[in-house]
Amino acid sequence: MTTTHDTQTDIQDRAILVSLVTDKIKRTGIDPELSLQELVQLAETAGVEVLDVLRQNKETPDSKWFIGKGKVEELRMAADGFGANTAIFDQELSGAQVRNLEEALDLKIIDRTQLILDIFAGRAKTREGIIQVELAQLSYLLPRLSGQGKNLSRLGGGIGTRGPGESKLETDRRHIRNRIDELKRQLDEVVKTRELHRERRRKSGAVQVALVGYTNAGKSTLLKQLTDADVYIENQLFATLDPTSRVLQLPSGKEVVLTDTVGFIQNLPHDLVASFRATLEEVNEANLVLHVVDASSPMREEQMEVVQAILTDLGAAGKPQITLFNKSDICQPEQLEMLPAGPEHLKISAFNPEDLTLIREIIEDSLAGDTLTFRIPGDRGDLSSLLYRVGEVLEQQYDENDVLYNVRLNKEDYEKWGYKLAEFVVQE
Ligand SMILES: Nc1nc2c(ncn2[C@@H]2O[C@H](COP(=O)(O)OP(=O)(O)OP(=O)(O)O)[C@@H](O)[C@H]2O)c(=O)[nH]1
Ligand SMILES: [Mg+2]
Repeated sequence: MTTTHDTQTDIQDRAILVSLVTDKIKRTGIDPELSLQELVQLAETAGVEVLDVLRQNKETPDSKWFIGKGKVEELRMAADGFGANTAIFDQELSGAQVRNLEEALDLKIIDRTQLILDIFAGRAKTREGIIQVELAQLSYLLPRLSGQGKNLSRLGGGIGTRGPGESKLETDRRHIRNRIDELKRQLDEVVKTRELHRERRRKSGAVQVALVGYTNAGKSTLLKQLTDADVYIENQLFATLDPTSRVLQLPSGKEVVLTDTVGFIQNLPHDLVASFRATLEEVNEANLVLHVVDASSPMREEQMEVVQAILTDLGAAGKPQITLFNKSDICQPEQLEMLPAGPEHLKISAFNPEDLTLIREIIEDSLAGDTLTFRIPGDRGDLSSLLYRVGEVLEQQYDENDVLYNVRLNKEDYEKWGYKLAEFVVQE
């Protein structure tokens, strides 16, 4: 694996990972071991060297230390033994717990949320992305602020200190609140510009298809393979942050706009979702959603659920959706057998040209909808214009006082507006 991390700092983070499994976590049904595996990937993506992993089962977290006192000692010994300078927790800690642990252990204490925010900070390239990440980081930081300045300046660079910059982290709450207000104002402007773009796209009638899915599923690879787009692809989490759109040509020659989006992950930090709403809502503009799944992942089912939950949250769950079970080239035969079949579920590999053709065909079919004939009375101009709105009129013929229209319907528009037309359908 390449270890390019574009914001790598001089200080190498050497970390012990810690996972506390409480009764509450058990009830969520999330497998803590798989979550921990993902934390290892997240840490590596952030350029951290993972030295050891500690686990504890406990009914509830300790209010002072998060983990039990004995485990704190174990962590100290592991850190000394391995020469670690950081501990990364798989669950979210309170500000007080971070401070207590930092003081007692002389280690930098990071939690999953902070690690994800840090990766995002290293990735943000566009103005919108940079504003959104800083906003999320400051919203996370604000309630945890008091007394942290000392430790952060002592510990210097590395993860958890990237992004807004140390000097800002050390300033007082009021300063941060002002900065948050300022960022929100800037974001509002960006959102307005984005809305104007959307409006223009909508008016131009461009059909939009969105690639969504869990991080590392292969969305950017598919965008690249399907459109020759020059996008960043890496075997690491959150390679893509800002949405990229490219024109995709369908077999009929018709063109649609294909958009690659930020990957989802379980326990996506709340502040991040809130800040990235404007970006994520691009999905709502799509006529069709392609849900890309890493079919080879042992966490496939969980990952698919996370994606559906986030789509529901964004109000995009009702969109026409096709599931692309990607990476079939590296799946075990048993893994492939278990997958659902049918036109809405394809087993593919982004590297197989035949599969790419199949994807183009499926997109075309799915967008095309059915072709129906309508008999509209000559004096119902309102219905004729409605027909033009819900599909493409292929043919029209006059028959006494009526007009016969042969229309290829746009599924989504027809479902939304077409109810008035139902009684005029000519049964064949
Ligand atoms: N074997 C195999 N690897 C694939 C396939 N598609 C993508 N990959 C690999 O999976 C890794 C992640 O691919 P990306 O396209 O960056 O994934 P992404 O969904 O855009 O990820 P994020 O931007 O991080 O959300 C890369 O190493 C790709 O080369 C595939 O069909 N088969
Ligand atoms: Mg990507």
